[in-house]
Amino acid sequence: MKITAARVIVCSPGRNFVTLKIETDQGLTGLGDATLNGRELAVASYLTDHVVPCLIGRDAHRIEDTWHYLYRGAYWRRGPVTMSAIAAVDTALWDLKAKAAGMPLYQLLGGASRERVLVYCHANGRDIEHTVDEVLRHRELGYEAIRAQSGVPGLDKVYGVVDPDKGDQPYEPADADLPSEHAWSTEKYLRHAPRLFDAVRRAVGDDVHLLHDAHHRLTPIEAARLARDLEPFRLFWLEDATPAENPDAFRLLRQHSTTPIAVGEVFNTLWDCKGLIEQQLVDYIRATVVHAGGITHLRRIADLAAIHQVRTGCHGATDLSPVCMGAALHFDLWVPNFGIQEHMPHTAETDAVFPHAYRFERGYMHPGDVPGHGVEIDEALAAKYPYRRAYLPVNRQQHDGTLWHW
Ligand code: GCO
Ligand code: MG
Repeated sequence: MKITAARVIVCSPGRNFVTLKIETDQGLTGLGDATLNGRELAVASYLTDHVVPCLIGRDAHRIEDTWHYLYRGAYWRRGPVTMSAIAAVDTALWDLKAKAAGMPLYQLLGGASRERVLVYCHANGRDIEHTVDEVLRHRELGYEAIRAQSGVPGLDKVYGVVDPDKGDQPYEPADADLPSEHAWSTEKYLRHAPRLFDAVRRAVGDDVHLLHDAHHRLTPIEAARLARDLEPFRLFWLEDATPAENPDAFRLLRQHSTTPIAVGEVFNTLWDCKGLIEQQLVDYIRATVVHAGGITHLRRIADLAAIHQVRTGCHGATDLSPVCMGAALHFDLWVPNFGIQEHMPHTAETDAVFPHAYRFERGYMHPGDVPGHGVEIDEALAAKYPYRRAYLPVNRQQHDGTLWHW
């Protein structure tokens, strides 16, 4: 099966998505997600200008060889742009191989290890009361695992917290012309977070998994304090408590708390994960298909994690396209050391552009059983939503304007 053409499709049905479509001489096509939120066109150019010319004429079945050709062959390895581009090719090739075999992708990985995929949703509110209502509303929808985030008294806006009364979109709208700036105070947040989880746990009872994302904003000792303060509420995980570049920061956190720790949505390779996994400093690894080199590389990360009793928890926010979601669900159904999958529903516009076989049912998802990863693109519809420049926000310290992690 020879590759005859490959194209990058950029569209913005509410937010930007970059999709690679590979065509073959067998008439089969494969799709890969290449979306890197806020830096979309860098990956589109990497693919169109540098990768696509090397794909034409290659054997689409040689997934492993193509991966190494693009990783080692480029000399400049790793990094989010490179690894998202490699991921798109890899995902499209797995899609093609599974279509050629007439099987859903999870069958090629080794078959299903479970009947369905546990997912967690986002419940967030402007204050504690609103967040509790949102947690209870998601519980009604059947979710057994719920991430709770809330506005913080004294802070005007907190990333990831949506206020429908202000017309907020889930996360940043795709028409933000320049990055919006938020004011941040760690002191205010650290006082508030335990109060939030006290209220949520009381309202929802013991039988729901609760999760929280600190979004890299704390120093190691602040992260340790938060993890310890949250212990009575028995979290499923505390995510990105402190920036992940330095594994030693996680040692300090570990020494102070038994709250399970998740990290890695910004990781791109095994090398980012290696120290944290081998030293058992984290419990869940959040790397996912699009930003960590595709199915081929994510599988290697998961295998290393398995021998250290670290489980997977793939990133699944709405800036990852349905193509990534579909591929991730096949991975999740197979991977032996599965933990949980993040799930934020896409908008109706996005779902229409990317028809898919995966489905949600009362807190669980399934990738479906059509050959391939089960996600396609309606190119005519996609063309109606042209790219719009969009940025993630930035955070500054409230008291003096110093740029901070967001
Ligand atoms: C999450 C993430 C997202 C990311 C976003 C970046 O846990 O879902 O933290 O909110 O910030 O996907 O593009
Ligand atoms: Mg996160």
